[in-house]
Amino acid sequence: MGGKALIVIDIQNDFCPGGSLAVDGGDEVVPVINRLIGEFEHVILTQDWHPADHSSFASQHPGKAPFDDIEMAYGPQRLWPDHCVQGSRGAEFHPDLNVTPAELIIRKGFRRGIDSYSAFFENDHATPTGLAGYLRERGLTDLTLAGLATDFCVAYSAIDAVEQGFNARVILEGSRAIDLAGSLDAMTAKMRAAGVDII
Ligand code: VGL
Ligand code: ZN
Repeated sequence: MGGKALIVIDIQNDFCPGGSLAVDGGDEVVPVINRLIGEFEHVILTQDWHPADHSSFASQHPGKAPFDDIEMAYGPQRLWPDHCVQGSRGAEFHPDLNVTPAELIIRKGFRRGIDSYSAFFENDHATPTGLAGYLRERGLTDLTLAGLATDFCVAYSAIDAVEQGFNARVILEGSRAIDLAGSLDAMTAKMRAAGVDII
């Protein structure tokens, strides 16, 4: 068996109450994740990190509203309120998150024309973030994931992890969902079908 790593997904102000894309109870996961961070030798954080004119923002598409769906060159894309803009307070990690032990911060969604839910690939499913290479080179094979949001970035990351040959488990107590139109149930089923352990 290889090494274990904790991957903490997007614990940023904009996904917590008061943020522009707040997930219900998003801040409640911070103490849970801090406890997990204390238990792992290898901790990796992801950070949603969009330019102000990012193409996933409804504000960039006249006539469209947040949570509408559009077709991008790489496939369907949900539109969001402006969130996690590079350098903004909303993009910062939650102030109580214990970021000190993290050995790597993966930023994603920084190309204007393409969104990225997964910690491994952008939404074209072809542009890698470099995380798989990092983990392989360091012999980290058993991944525990938690964070925001369960049904978007956590789920896409966990499914890609398994597809990339890693073992992946998701800690629900350390995750909260956006849950648009049943997306939590749908993505939980997809994770299970892909071979992700859900705890
Ligand atoms: C996320 C929507 C847009 C997430 C990021 O972290 O789940 N969701 N950007
Ligand atoms: Zn985003």
